[in-house]
Amino acid sequence: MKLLGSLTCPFVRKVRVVMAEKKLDYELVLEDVWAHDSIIQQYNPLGKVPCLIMDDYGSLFDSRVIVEYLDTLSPVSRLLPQSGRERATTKSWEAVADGLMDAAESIHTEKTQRPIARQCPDWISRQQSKILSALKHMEAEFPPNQPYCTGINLSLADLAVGCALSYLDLRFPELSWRDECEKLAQLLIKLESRPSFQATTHSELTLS
Ligand SMILES: N[C@@H](CCC(=O)N[C@@H](CS)C(=O)NCC(=O)O)C(=O)O
Repeated sequence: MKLLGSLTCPFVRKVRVVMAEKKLDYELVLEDVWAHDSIIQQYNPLGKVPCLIMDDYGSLFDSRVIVEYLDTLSPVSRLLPQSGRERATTKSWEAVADGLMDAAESIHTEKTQRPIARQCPDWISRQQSKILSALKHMEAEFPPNQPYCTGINLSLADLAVGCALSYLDLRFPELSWRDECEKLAQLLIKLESRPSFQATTHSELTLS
């Protein structure tokens, strides 16, 4: 399998973390979706990474579809409950984490892809408020006295939330989210000690 992606995209990181947790082999192919000669459209009509190219050359997107598929490929570290309410709850955590990443990515894109005079402060502040309310929601929903978002077992919920929090640290280091979100802060400490997070860290990157 090949994964088209970039090193800073949090959605790509979520997929890479899942690959690592499930001990799946793949080749990461770096793709700059903003470059005029990007090949991404050949594989994803939406022009976004991550995009998984499977061994039969079929492609899968977006990150939620990819990680759901990856979870079926190996019984190692099941990340999604098989069915029912628990599965929906895990995917709801992922949806909030992805929404936070979308809002953060959107602010970053606005600030880096548009000249200052054409940036829209109202749009930026709308995205900022989504980030804050997603943080508040996740902190409130985190079960008391439990290590993980859905209880005692690590799941996709934790991996998605970890990627979202870590992306906030990358793009908005001035945002002191830990002050109001103690449980999330503890979760991130635990996740960052896992090989899957350490192997996909942003810290040595030149920011782009
Ligand atoms: N919902 C998508 C979001 C992916 C996404 O927004 N990727 C960004 C990079 S982090 C991208 O490719 N943006 C290019 C564009 O919007 O044209 C997913 O979960 O895969």
